[in-house]
Amino acid sequence: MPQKKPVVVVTRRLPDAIETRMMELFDTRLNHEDTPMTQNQLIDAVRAADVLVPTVTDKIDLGVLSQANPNLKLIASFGTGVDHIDLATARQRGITVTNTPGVLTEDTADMTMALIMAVPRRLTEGERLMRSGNWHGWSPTGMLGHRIWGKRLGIIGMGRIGQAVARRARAFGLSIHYHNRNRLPEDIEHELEATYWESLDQMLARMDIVSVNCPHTPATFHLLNARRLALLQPSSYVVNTSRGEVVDENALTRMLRNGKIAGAGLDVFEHEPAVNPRLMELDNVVLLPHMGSATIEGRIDMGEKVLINIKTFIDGHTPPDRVLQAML
Ligand code: 8YV
Repeated sequence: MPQKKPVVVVTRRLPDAIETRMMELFDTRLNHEDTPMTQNQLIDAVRAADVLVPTVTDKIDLGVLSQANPNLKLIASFGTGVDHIDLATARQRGITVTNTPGVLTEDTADMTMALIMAVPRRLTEGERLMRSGNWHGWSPTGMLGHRIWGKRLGIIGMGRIGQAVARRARAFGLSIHYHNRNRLPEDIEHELEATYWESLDQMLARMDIVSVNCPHTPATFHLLNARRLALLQPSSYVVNTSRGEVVDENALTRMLRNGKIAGAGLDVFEHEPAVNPRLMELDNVVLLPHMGSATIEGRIDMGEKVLINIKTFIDGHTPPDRVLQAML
């Protein structure tokens, strides 16, 4: 007798090639409308699914997991961050969680670098000026920004993405500083010419640009709170391509409005898709719609990882990207 295919519920639209393969391999339920699911729709999903494929827009909390049918044994998340999933409850209920690490490192590092360039060099301001029809030609003092070369970059979180940012930033003449839970092995520090700061506070006070590249965990929630943001120099810039929750968005907004820091480049927000409306009013802020990893290649690679994670799990093996709670 042929084995019954597992029911896989996918919460958002994925690239066509991935959805097609998913349909071939499993009894797959797709979300053709691509509208983010409500908590009630998520509850319906976990009641039906053997495997759930959520994304960052789904809050898989206790309220959802407590309604899951006993056959739900795998949450194969489409994305690297797992802060939208209550890992402790998943583990208690014997549900394995996987993610898609590694395949969006370079794309996210590119976008981080783009923001590091865009804010001090006033890229989007210049673009807005062109489109406004108010550009009256070059002038010696027109659109002056600040030089990147020779400045100090402080990277918070020196994992895969942080290191990929460091490699790029060195080529732009930035000196690399970092704060991380653990110091990097000496050979990597040497290769990146990176200076380790055990004290985040001390590092912040001395940087020209600070880039947030750590995951959002209970330990990193509001890591950049009002007190720490106040340590930054008024000439400094903050870039965040990780998770909005790592930075106190209201405190950051206040500091930007009061000229206590020079600018910010933000791809992520504390209450996505909501953005503090006061940020929108500021010229020295570049805002992006959580698109750090948004490349076609990256999305396909992520989807392939999801497929492999599901397939190995269904076949009775440990999926390659199992998220270990102890790592958080
Ligand atoms: C993804 C991300 O696009 O993978 C992550 O952690 O933040 C994004 O780049 C998104 O999470 C997909 O679910």
